[in-house]
Amino acid sequence: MAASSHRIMLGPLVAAIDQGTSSTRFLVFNSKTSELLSHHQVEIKQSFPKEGWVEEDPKEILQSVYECMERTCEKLTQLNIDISNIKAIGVTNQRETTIVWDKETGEPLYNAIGKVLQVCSAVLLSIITQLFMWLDLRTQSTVEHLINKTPGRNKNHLKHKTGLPISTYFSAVKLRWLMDNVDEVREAVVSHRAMFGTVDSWLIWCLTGGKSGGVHCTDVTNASRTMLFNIHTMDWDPELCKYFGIPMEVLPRVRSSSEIYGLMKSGALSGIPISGCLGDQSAALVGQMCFQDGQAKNTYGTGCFLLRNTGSKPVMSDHGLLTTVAYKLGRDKPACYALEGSVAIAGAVVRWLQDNLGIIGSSEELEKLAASVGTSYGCYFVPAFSGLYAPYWEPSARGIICGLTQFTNKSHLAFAALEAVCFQTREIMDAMNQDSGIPLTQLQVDGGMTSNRLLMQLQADILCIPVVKPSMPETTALGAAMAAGAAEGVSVWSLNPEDLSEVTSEKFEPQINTEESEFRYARWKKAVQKSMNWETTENQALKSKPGKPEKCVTP
Ligand SMILES: *[C@@H]1O[C@H](CO)[C@@H](O)[C@H](O)[C@H]1NC(C)=O
Ligand SMILES: *[C@H]1O[C@H](CO)[C@@H](O)[C@H](O)[C@H]1NC(C)=O
Repeated sequence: MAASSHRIMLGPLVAAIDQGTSSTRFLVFNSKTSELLSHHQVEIKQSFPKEGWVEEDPKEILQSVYECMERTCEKLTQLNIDISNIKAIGVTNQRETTIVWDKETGEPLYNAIGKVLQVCSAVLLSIITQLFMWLDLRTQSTVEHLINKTPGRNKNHLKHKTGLPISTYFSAVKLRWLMDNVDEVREAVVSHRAMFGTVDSWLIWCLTGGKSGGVHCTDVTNASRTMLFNIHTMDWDPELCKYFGIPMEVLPRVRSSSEIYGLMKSGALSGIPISGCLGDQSAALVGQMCFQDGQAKNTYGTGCFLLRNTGSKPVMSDHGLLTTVAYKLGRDKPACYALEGSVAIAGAVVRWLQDNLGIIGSSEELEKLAASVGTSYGCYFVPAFSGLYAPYWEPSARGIICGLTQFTNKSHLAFAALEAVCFQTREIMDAMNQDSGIPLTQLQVDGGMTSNRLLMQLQADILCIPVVKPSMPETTALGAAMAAGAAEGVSVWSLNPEDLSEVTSEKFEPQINTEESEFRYARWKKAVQKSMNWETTENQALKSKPGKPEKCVTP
């Protein structure tokens, strides 16, 4: 039949489950070409039971995974592609969502406590933490309690082991909160029935059989974001578990990012190994093929996540960056570490211009407006809506637009907004260059905003290095699929640099000279200085903010 010759050309296929904040997706790749063959996406409901809280239903997440799998298999069949070519499944997810379930009933004990998308005064993503934009405020008092317990009330007390400051962002704090506040969770822990995990652990446990023999595991990249994991010994740390009062038996077994964890127990893909698991940012690093010390990628979404591979050594930052496990691609393979920095406001600034000021109708319009002038005309926009993050960590800062003249119009403002994204990325890159001692030579990029070509060109101009955008945008899912396909016992995807298929990409070279770039960057830094020390104390700021944002900041 005609279809069979098509099948031979395809080679083995590898799938990825990409479980994000607002949707679940299932994607199938050709392992020989990295080509995306088919996918399906299902939206996930988030509930906001109180201001500052966000919850998702773990069973809805699981159901959405099965639905995406079934639908994708149907689409493949319609394309005349035999689904028995699918040899492995990888998982990638938002990294810090926390789930606790009962291993006897298989029932979640509480909705997944997730990252908060604070939607304030219609649109503005309000970021109400000293540290990060995604967070669930209910754990704030738990954090304060924990920090008070450390010598010198130092939030970096555990950093030498975890690479992280104590923050509501990380799941140990959320688990502690659940044990303190949810009777079902406390009782299940006491009676040794509780299992804890991030979304990956929950999905892998369910998909490999759940209460009848499901595998309870996580990978090192996920584990490294719990604050219970020692990034040097690469295992759960008894002292850290004791510090948070978390019994080690509830924790999943820590595995590498690429090995067979278990087999699919039911559904269209029953019997297929689940053999890859990576937190989303790590998966993007792998999908961008940043396997060498010094390579880095930036993902442009609501905020930006910049990760830089630091090879086999964990580099502790003196500039407010996080040290994290990048990946460990096989049981016997060495761990690779990364420095991570995030830009709090990126796509969010476009939404702000659109929804709060109403001066643009869409992000495409923003690009057009900005391109029509090609300059901000000396206008600088520091979107420090809820303080400055890495490398400043200045909660008292607030957003400013400065350098206005009589000639400034909305086109210049649009340009300044795009430039702000680029300048913030430059600051993270500079911090990484200083911490690692080696300047970055090019930046890989992905994420929604990278379709803005003007932004990409500006980014190259402001970093003074080339910016490289792969033409296949699904780098996170690709990374998870690569890890799954490379696992021992699957071995359909070679990660040797010489075997990796050439990915087509677009390269943006700097088009302005270094002097001009440095001049603009220096002006930006001056603008940043002017944004500082606006709110005198954060608490006061939270209480006295005028207008609508007030109700958004009540924990
Ligand atoms: C803003 O001013 C520039 C000239 O400085 C002009 O070219 C541009 O069209 C103006 N934009 C708008 C939206 O008026
Ligand atoms: C671990 O990885 C999974 C997906 O691969 C992700 O969903 C989960 O959030 C990660 N956990 C942590 C703590 O990063």
